Amino acid sequence: MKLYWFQVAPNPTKVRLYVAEKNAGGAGISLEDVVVKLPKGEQREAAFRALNPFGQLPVLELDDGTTIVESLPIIDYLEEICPAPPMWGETPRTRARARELERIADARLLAPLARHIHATRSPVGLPPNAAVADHARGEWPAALGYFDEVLGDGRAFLCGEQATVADCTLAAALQFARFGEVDLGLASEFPALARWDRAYREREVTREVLVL
Ligand SMILES: N[C@@H](CCC(=O)N[C@@H](CS)C(=O)NCC(=O)O)C(=O)O
Repeated sequence: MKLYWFQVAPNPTKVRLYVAEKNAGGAGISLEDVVVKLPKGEQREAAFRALNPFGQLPVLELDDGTTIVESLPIIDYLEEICPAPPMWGETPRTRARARELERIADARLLAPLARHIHATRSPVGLPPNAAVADHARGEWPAALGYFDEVLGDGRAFLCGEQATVADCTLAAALQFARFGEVDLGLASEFPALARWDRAYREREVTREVLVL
């Protein structure tokens, strides 16, 4: 299988963190890396659009040549073919909680952050748009406050003592904020989240994926 990705782009980063966490737990998922240079516009070229007509990363290409686009279906596919260690939790309730936190990280933090960064200093050359940037900035403090409260008991990961996909999405979003030089006020306003962020990034398993 081949994974098409680009460094620091948050959705491919989410998948790469997931694979790193799985393999640290002994999964042995082997993916061939294909880097698609987003700033050069390679995602818009015909060869790439043949893999994903929407011209976005990540893409997982299976050995039979078929592709899966969208980060979560890619993760769900890998989770089905390689269930251990479970990255969505072990019971219906913990799986629902992990998915809830993952959706909050994606929809309420990563999505507005991406809108803001693309409206201020877009790495793929989108035009600046101050109104979009300002509106997006107002959206993420609620999510940061929520995660800060969840992590306030000092737990290692969002769902407790095991990493889940929710941690992967949150870490990918926070790295993208650093890339976009967006000050989220973690140290001053969200100390538990700042502690989690530092600790998550310092782990050997995540260090090769998170470069910022
Ligand atoms: N919902 C998609 C979002 C994919 C996405 O936005 N990919 C970005 C990188 S994080 C991309 O390829 N952007 C390049 C472009 O739109 O030109 C997913 O979860 O995979």
